[in-house]
Amino acid sequence: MRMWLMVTLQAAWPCLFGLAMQHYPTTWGHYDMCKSQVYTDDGLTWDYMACQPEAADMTQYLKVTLDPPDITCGDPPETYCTLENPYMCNNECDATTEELAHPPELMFDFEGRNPSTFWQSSSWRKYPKPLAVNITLSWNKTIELTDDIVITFESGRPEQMVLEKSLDYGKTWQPYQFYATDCLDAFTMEPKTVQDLTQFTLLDIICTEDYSRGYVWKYDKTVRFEIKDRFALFAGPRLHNMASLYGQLDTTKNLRDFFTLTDLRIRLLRPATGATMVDEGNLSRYFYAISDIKVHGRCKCNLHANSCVFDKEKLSCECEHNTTGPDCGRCKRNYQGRAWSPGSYLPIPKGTANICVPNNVGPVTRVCDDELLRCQNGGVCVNNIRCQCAPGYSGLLCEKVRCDGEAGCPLSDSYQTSSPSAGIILLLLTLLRSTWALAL
Ligand SMILES: *[C@@H]1O[C@H](CO)[C@@H](O)[C@H](O)[C@H]1NC(C)=O
Ligand SMILES: *[C@@H]1O[C@H](CO)[C@@H](O)[C@H](O)[C@H]1NC(C)=O
Ligand SMILES: *[C@@H]1O[C@H](CO)[C@@H](O)[C@H](O)[C@H]1NC(C)=O
Ligand SMILES: *[C@@H]1O[C@H](CO)[C@@H](O)[C@H](O)[C@H]1NC(C)=O
Ligand SMILES: [Ca+2]
Repeated sequence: MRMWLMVTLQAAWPCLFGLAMQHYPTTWGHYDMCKSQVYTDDGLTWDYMACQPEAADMTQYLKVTLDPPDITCGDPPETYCTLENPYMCNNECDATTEELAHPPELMFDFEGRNPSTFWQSSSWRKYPKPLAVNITLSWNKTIELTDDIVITFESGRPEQMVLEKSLDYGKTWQPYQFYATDCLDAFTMEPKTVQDLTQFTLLDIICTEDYSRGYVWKYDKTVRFEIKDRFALFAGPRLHNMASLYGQLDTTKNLRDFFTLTDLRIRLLRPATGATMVDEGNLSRYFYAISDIKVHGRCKCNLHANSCVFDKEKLSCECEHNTTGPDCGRCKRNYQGRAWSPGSYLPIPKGTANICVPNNVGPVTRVCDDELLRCQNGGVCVNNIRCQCAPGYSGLLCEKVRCDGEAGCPLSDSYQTSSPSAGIILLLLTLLRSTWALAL
């Protein structure tokens, strides 16, 4: 008798748990699913988890604005000389001729072409008045950066530049990073590099000289804002410990906000001159030209959506968990049974969905909690709306032993072949119950 029971138990348990497990995502920790169907004692139900859209090339979805608006070269047509050699003046810009025009779109087209395509400003004709240009990239949607911002210059890299960001659709701006050949002189800031940052100073805004010096290094044309190096302060040098980063992002709002934005602004303040003196006799040598800008990120959906669509020129999250709004930032109508809150990356790997629950649930119809309305017999309270019962139990609070009523037992199918006797099933369930009681 005892032997027989053991065998049946071994057969039944993996079956029960196997069913539940096979519906969990196989890619743990990617937060790519918002919900999955699971079998519980109450039949097929949904299990909700934190989810986010995949990271993507965000330059496909932005609007670019230049200030001053007429700063692009070619109207009227101009001839440019190279910085390296003032006698080489064969770069022509003419806005009315497609082959000779350099409009802003060419900063975002597919690169890898030879020669590269680029936007170009008009030259520094009004020297010594500064040649200042703002390039503003707007998404009209909150996004989260996932990789370095990389700006590739066709001309020499600027001697002074600021990268700024906005979190409120361009109403207010904060600097992200300052760039200069001489940080003290340009911004009265000590020069630093991203390697000087620690976990405690990660949010500091620094001025770096790493990307401005030396137009002689003509292959070194990029200016970066280093996201990965900052992530690495928490996730380790090869980002192998993303769990640690996600944990930090979850608990530190400032850190999360640091990588979040709606707009970026590149403020070009002084072009490359390649020397200490500006050659006033030939100002056609000085201008800005950018061939490519990379911005990699994902829509911010507060961990309530795993996809984000671009429709009618606008990005928006496809909200789940009964949330709504462009960032899934509030509960749907009739689902305001408790305050909205973002999903959470914790616990790793599935996180917590924090779904919105129906109205009129109120305090009265709150089914379970961790204090007074505890789920019994090993049941787990899910979002205060239901108890997920341990095998062998049912009822609102898992207070009922399954199969002891008239309702019949859905488990019985799996026992039927080995045991036609209802008496033995009852015995088995009693044993199951005591095992659970022991386990808890
Ligand atoms: C710049 O110098 C070159 C070579 O002397 C000359 O051809 C060109 O016209 C000059 N440009 C200006 C604006 O003086
Ligand atoms: C560029 O943006 C800054 C603020 O971010 C503003 O002060 C400035 O007037 C703008 N325009 C130019 C041409 O710099
Ligand atoms: C930004 O998106 C909102 C909807 O979320 C829309 O009403 C508004 O017109 C958009 N603004 C721009 C400048 O596209
Ligand atoms: C929203 O609530 C309804 C009713 O409870 C439910 O059927 C639906 O699956 C919920 N949607 C999500 C995405 O959770
Ligand atoms: Ca290009």
